[in-house]
Amino acid sequence: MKKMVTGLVGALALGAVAAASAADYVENYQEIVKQADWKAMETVTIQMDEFSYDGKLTFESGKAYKIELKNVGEKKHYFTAPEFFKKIATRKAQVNDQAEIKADYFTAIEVLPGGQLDLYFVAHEKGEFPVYCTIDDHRDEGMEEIITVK
Ligand SMILES: [Cu+2]
Repeated sequence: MKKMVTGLVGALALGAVAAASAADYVENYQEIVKQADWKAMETVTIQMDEFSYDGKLTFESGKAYKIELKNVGEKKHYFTAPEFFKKIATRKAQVNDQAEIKADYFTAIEVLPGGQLDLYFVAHEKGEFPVYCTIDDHRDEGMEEIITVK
């Protein structure tokens, strides 16, 4: 019986954490995206391969960016950065001239070998946020970096 109660408390605590983090994003992101100077947008290319992220990972708060996320490797790779994605104002994710996705925020983006995805956003909250690849042992092999917003 005691075990069951402990389990229930654990589940409730977990639920509270999930609820808090789900709401913990830049809720007025659409306003920030609208007001940003997109003519001054900076394009940043980040190349992913076995097993690294190669490119600029430092951004300035208030500035508009396009990240060109390119997989130049032979395996699939993820750009998993839930904390970073929550603290930026997301305009859209776009695949060439073929598709675009709008969302409050993303948690992870996978790019297939030879593929490219462009992320349009305004850097917002300052801080340091991890980015890593969740496929197999890629993170242990070195696919982990820190994104800085200053
Ligand atoms: Cu990977």
